[in-house]
Amino acid sequence: MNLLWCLIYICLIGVEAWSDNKRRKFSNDFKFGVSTSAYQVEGAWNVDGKGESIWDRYFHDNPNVITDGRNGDEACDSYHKYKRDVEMLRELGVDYYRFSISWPRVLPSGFPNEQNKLGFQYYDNLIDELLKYNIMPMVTLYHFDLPQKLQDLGGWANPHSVDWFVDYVRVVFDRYASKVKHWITINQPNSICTSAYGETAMTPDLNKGITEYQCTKNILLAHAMAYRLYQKEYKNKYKGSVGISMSLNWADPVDNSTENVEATEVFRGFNIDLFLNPIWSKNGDFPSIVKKIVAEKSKQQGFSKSRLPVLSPEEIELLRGSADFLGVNHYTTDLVKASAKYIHSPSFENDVGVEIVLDEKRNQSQPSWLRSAPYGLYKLCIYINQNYDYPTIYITENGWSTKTGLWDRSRVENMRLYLNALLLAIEDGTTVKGYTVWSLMDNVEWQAGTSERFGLYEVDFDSRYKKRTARMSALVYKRIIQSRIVEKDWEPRNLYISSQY
Ligand code: GBH
Repeated sequence: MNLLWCLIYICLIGVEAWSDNKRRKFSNDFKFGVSTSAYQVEGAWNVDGKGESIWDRYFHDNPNVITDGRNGDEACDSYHKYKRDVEMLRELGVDYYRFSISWPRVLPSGFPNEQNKLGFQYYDNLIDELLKYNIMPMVTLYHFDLPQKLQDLGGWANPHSVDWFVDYVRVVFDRYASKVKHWITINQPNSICTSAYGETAMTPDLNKGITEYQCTKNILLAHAMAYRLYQKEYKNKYKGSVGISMSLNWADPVDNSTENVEATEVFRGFNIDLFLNPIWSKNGDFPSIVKKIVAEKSKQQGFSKSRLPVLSPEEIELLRGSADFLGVNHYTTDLVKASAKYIHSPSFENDVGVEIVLDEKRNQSQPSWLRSAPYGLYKLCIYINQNYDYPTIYITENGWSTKTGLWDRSRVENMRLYLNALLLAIEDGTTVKGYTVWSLMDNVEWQAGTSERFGLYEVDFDSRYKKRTARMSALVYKRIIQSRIVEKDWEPRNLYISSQY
């Protein structure tokens, strides 16, 4: 009898070991990183010759739009605290740091005739500090903070913005191509055009309804020209890669009614394919569903031609294949309902014609738009693979917001669930090279100020030194990076309180 129990016991150990081996793991060459953006962390908004950005102007003129009144004038003061930032990256053990360069900090007028030495010095220092510790810099060239002087000329609605961007990018490539091997041209052009030039959730809040597709065309061309510039003049020598990050949440119909299923297809057309199709599809160009809808509506609205500009055959070619990787910024899954409740006409929203319904059953973070729905990341990956033939992907943003507090269990849980969904997507054929948490630390969350905290590190914005302290999620992420597996319930016993400056 004893022998039998013994045998059963041995078998159980065997099964456990076997299932352990089956445990999903991130491969050794998979990279982990964290992300921030210039306006949200640097502060020093008018220090050392930095020019004014559209967010400086917007928040100074409209302090009331910020939930808690805290704008980016000081933010995390990373302009002065970059050594501490790199120390945190070392604590986490990340492979790379995704940050952005502030265009008005280095070219205060927006144009390359005036180059701000001290502004460049900051990025020299940051990049050198990263390289010193073997942390790869992944540089976003543009994360929402246009020089105000260029906005005064129409910003991305002006076709000259393509040249302005390329001129700026050339200066940056010249200076950093030898050190930076991972480039992202533009962060979320789809948010920029549809929010800032369409709805009102972002500055500059221009000519609602008329300019969002002009912005779309110009910003995509600006990206493609920057990509081609790198290919032509830097790629052979420096062997880096250049991609673009899109805001890519998943969308499902709120129920199975034909109306809502169709509305969801339209929604995906405008929010995903409008920006992916020109770069990743075989034939290029804007997706036909979007062309059709905008043309029809424009006609009804009295326009002589579609508000969606035409891409010439040369522009289609320029855009097609103009990225080494797709940066996916993914936070949640929207539930879509067909709706005639339009805010105004003409507008992007009116063209799409849907309403987003919140799923009350899902876990909610601070802002109402952010609900945990990890399966959506899996579905998005499969959708991208099927429609765009398995592009190389970096998840360039994924994250969760909380109130202040170091024991951020909801962030840990959300991160684990999304990483598990990513492992499944990889197992099913998605080419994902890296995963990036938004964000390294709490920062200025645009209009939400510091009322929403996305950081693995908490920032005490009232303290003189903008003290950063590791949250529970920082330690869990560190352990995931080390072990390359996602444990179900490991918790640190104590929070390691890192240095106090
Ligand atoms: C990212 O965008 C940004 O790249 C990053 O800078 C930011 O810190 C991060 O999100 C966290 O918010 O307030 O209901 O109008 C993600 C896509 C699009 C999500 C705009 C928030 C506003 C929703 N974002 N959206 S609402």
